[in-house]
Order: sequence, then C-alpha cells, then structure tokens
Amino acid sequence: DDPFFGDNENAALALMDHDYEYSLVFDVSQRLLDSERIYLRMEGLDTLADGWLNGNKLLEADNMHRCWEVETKGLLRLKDNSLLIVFHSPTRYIADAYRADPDYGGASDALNGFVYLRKAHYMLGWDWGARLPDCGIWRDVSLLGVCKGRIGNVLVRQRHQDGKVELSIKATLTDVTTENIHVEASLITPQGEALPVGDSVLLDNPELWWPNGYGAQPLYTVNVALLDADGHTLDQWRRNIGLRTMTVQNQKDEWGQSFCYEVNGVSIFAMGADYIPEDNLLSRVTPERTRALLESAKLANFNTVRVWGGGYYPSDSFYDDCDELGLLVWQDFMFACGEYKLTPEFERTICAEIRDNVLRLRHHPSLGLWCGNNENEMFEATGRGLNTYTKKYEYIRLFEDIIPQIVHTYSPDTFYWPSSPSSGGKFDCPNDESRGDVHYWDVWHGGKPFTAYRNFLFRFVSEFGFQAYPHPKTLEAVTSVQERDPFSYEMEKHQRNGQANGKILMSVAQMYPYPKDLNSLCYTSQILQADAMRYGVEHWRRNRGRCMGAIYWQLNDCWPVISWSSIDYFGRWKALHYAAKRFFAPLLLSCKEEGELTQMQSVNDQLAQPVENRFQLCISNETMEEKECTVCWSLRDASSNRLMEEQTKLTVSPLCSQWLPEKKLPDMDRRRQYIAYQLQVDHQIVSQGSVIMTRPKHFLFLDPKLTAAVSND
Ligand code: BMA
Repeated sequence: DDPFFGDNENAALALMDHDYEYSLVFDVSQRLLDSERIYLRMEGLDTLADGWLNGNKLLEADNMHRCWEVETKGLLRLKDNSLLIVFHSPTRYIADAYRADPDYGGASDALNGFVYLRKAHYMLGWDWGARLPDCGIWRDVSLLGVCKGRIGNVLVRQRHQDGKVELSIKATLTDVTTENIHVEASLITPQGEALPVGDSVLLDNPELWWPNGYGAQPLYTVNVALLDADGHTLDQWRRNIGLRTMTVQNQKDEWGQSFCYEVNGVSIFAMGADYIPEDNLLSRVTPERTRALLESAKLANFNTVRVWGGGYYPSDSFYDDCDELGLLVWQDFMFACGEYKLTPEFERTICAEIRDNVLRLRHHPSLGLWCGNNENEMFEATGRGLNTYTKKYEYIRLFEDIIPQIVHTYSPDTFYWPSSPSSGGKFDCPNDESRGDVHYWDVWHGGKPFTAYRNFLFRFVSEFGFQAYPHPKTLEAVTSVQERDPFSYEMEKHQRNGQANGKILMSVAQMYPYPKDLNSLCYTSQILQADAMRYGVEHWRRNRGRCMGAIYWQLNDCWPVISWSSIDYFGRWKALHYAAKRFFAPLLLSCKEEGELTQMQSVNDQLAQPVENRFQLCISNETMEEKECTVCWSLRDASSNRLMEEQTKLTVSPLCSQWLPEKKLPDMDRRRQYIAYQLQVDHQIVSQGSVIMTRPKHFLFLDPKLTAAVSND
C-alpha cells in the first residue's frame, strides 16, 4: 500500500528488515567482448550490496553516495550472462552497529545507528521525514568497453583578467595501453560557434555567467575527445560551463568576519532556501519534477539553494538546471547532525565518495561552495555531542583535514567551508552572530516570537524556519476521512517535530482569531509562516552589507507532511512561497513598523510608556543598476480610504539598501487604520505592501463581501 498513507510507513519500514535480490540475464556484443578492458559501472547502489556476475563475486558495496566500477573482462560471455545483486537490510545493519557501539549518535528522529551507514540519513527519519528507507539500484548501470585508453576526468579552469578569460582544459587519461592516442578539445560558444582549444584558449569577449537577478546565464560547451592515430573517437567528455569567478568573502571587518558570495567581483546577497530530497522513493524523483521545483524557486526570485547534508548528492540534471536558472548551489557533503566514527574502512569509503562527487560536479557554474556537513560542529557547542577528545579529533580530521584536502586537489577553485553553521572551524563558536553563517532557530525551536529576528544582524543566515500546514488537499491525500483533526493519530504520523502542533497553535493564539476548522487552521498557519519569514528576510535585506544572505528552511518536502517547507510534496505552493517572490524581489520596498507587536505583549500590560506608532521605509536594491524610485505611502482606514499620503522621489544606488526618514503617527487608530506603501519605477509598481500597528486578531477587518464561483464555461 502507499507507504505515505496513514501509518503504512510502519509496515513499509518492517519490509526493510529483509534482504532483496535483483537479477538480470543479458547478452553482450562481440565488440564489447573484444575490448581490452570491460567495466561494469554502477552509479548508485543503495546501499549494502553484494554483486555476482556469472557466479563470480564482483563487489561488496557499502555507500550509496559513490560510484562503483568493477572489471569484468574474462567473466562475460556473448549470451545469457547473469548479474545478481543482493541488497542487505539497512535497518538490521544500523541496529547491529548501534548495539555494538551505541556511543556514536545523532539526530533523535532518525533510527539509532544511522551514522554508521553511508545512506541518505533522511530516509531513516528526520523532524520532517518518515522512516522509509528505500533500497536498490538507484542510478544507471552500464558496461564500458575500453580500448587503448579513456578519459578519467577533465579539469576546466578559468583565469579572468582585464575583461578577458583564459580557459585551460586538462584531461586525465586512464587505462592507456598505447602512445598513439591524443586529446582534442573544443569550445562551443553560447551562439554555437566552435573554437578549437589547445591546452588553453583566450576569450576576448567572454559572456559572463551570473546568478539569477544579476545578469544572464550564457553557457559554453566544452568538448573533449580522445582519438586514436586513425582519428577514431575512443572516448568523449562533454559538459556545459559558465564563465565567472566565484568565491566567498570571509575576512575580518568592523562587525566581525564577513561571509558573502562574490561572483565576477560583485557581492551577492544570497536569497533562497534549503533543499532536501524530494521523495523517499528515489525512482519517483524525475528530472521533470526537479526542474519544476527549481523553476518555482526561480519564480520566487531565488538566487541560491542550499543542498542540505542529510540527503544525497543530486543528479547531474539538478545542477544543469541550476546552471540554466542562475541558482547558486551551496553544496553540503552528506553528513548531518551526527557523530562519525572514523575507522579505516569509513575513511576509505568517504574518500571515494567525496572524490566521485567532486569530480562529477566541479565544472558547474552554479557551484557556489563546498561545505563539510550540516550542524556537526555546532553539536559540540550545544552539548548535543562530540563530547570526547576522540570524537573531536575524528571531527577535525574528517572535516578540516581529509575532506578539504580532497576538495583542494580536485576542485581547487571552489571555496570550502567546514560546516554549516560555522565561524571557520575548530569549534570556535560555530553559530556566532558576527562571523560566518548562522542557523537561527530560537524562533521555532526556542519558542520566541518572530519579532526576535530583528534583534540580530547575522552575516549570513543559512537556516531559520517556521512550520505551516500544507494545503488541506495534501493532508486529505494521506489521511482517512475520520482522521482530519490536527491531533489525530494519522495526522500526528505526518507531523514529525515533537511539539510543533502546539507551537503552531500558540503562534496562532498570539496573532489570529481562533480558526473555525482545519481548513482555516491550514490557511492561518500559512499566513503566519509567510509573515515570520518575511519579517526576518526584510530585516536582513535592509542591513545589506553586514548581512549578506537569507536562506530559509526549507524549500520542499520528501513526503506529504506538516513542515517548514514553502512548497509541499505535491508541488503546491504555501503562502510563504508567494511571499518569497515579494520579499526576494530584486527591488524591494519594506517597512520597519513599530507598534503593538514590538512594544507590548498583551492588551493588559501596564506599559511604562504608551505604544508609539512609527515606521520607516527602506529600499533594498539588489540589482546592478541605479534606480530612480518613487515611494508613496498612505494611512488608510479599513475600507482603504486614504487619510494621509506622502510621495518621495529618490535615486537608489545599485547593490545597496537605503532608508527613508522615520515617520510617527501619534493619532493613528491602530485597530481601524493601516499603512500602505508602494515603490514605483518608470510608473510601474515594482514592490508594495501594508502594515498594521496591532496584531491581526485585534484589527477590525471589514467583511469584504467577496464571493467566488467556478464554472466550466
Ligand atoms: C535544521 C536542519 C535540519 C532540521 C531543521 C528543522 O537544523 O539542519 O536538521 O530538519 O533544522 O529542525
């Protein structure tokens, strides 16, 4: 049965206590048999797999994140080859490993022992994920016949100087058996013109690649061919690249230590969300589905996605899409919220994993940075783990020595950051407000009101989030009719964060009237989530320069669930995703209002001073152009009649935020009046919004008497 429905998850999980076999009988061509070497290449085996070819043991795999290539020359015949792959139970394996050494732990929502297996952690449960480990062959399998040699990998490097770009292309060959082979490289420009390349090529008029919002995403194609003396192609490597410099500024400054993407010399304010795997059943993640999700990210004005470390390394098409859409990728390595025991076997397998993925992904223009892990360094500071010298040593070895060395060797032009969050490593206050990136969870996990976001001027927020129910239709797809109550058994199976239902209801109580049914609870929770994220992002964008990134948790879901996502499992946008389109707009007018929300807790407070109604507008210009802006604001009654109005014209420089003078409205009737504001450029409204000075539950909204009808005509 559908493992996502009701509590079917339990039965599906029990199936994973068994082993499974894949078998295939296949024929091959004489041409393949005649090759000097024949490899069976498996790009993804999930996870513990033993393989036999024609009765010969070929393989013992232990890592779903890496690629396996085994020699089969001499084992194959023309007809009726049999391939058998046995997958061993991942749940039994981690349970045994945990029993043997319960000392290494991690996120409590995942099954105990998850850190012992190189399998996407989220599959074993997370605070938004079911315990539904998939199993099997999850990426392509092929037979490769090699004669004379083949291309192992290709390193493309760029040198940008005086408006020109020098491109060098270096192919590393393997399995070479003759000297009579040579490499030929060519470059195809975005216009389709083919340029021959020796070891390098100088481009006089390079078309630069930019993140979304800063310019276009022209792609050049690099073609590398390995030829024999007769000009026959033995092997080929073809990838798209983009011409750009890409680094991260990380220097001491007046506020601490900067953290900021710099593309083509331009400081980028990173805007986007954290990406998690799209499904528990990997075969359902198609390129089309991923493309649609990433297009939704672009539609909401994202320029960044962070691939979170508890999933798996996405497919090539994910990065091709990011290249085309202009989405910078913050790439975590696949380690999250855990302690890892650094045995020699573990070191061997993760080294192969890191190398495979770095080689696969390093050429993508969207690749912004490599990051060691998610929250492992912070584990120590928060007392959740890494509490012995051995564990600390293992952490440092892995994330500050072994992995960065591999990155340095194979991806020398990409920035490496040891962990998210981090201040640069060595357990030096990883979540420091004034250095590096920050995960700010005091609002959700710490129960603070979302106004707390304004108390911090982080340098780069890579996680902060607020849960909301998905659209009722999404919940209906996975619950029985009689279970449509937020606290029902089936609904609680679809809420994996302990106290979260209570938190949602508490936030509703702070801000909104009592929802009349489940539909209005879903709706209200979504409005709250959108407001919470807007509150944070607008504040950090207003402080551009000191703060240079706002990445909210989380973009998507891997099953139908109540979570922090802005797009649910079925691709339905929550209110937050619509709000993101506005608060990530390249040109944003936002309003820092100060009213009851920031000056009083309850209507019965004894206040030392009366609430002062004041506000200040700010323009955040994330474009590369100077903008001639007209800002209008008005005080309006609940029927939207204008009671007061002001217009200001101003010129806003590129890549900066600019405040307008603060306004005070001592006579404003907070329960009946609101402030509306608009930003116009060339007589077009490019950004607008409204604020009230009380909590929404206390505002005397009028019934707009709207009706809607749907007809098929
Ligand atoms: C963050 C993430 C995840 C988690 C999320 C919500 O810290 O890195 O581990 O799902 O918080 O709690």
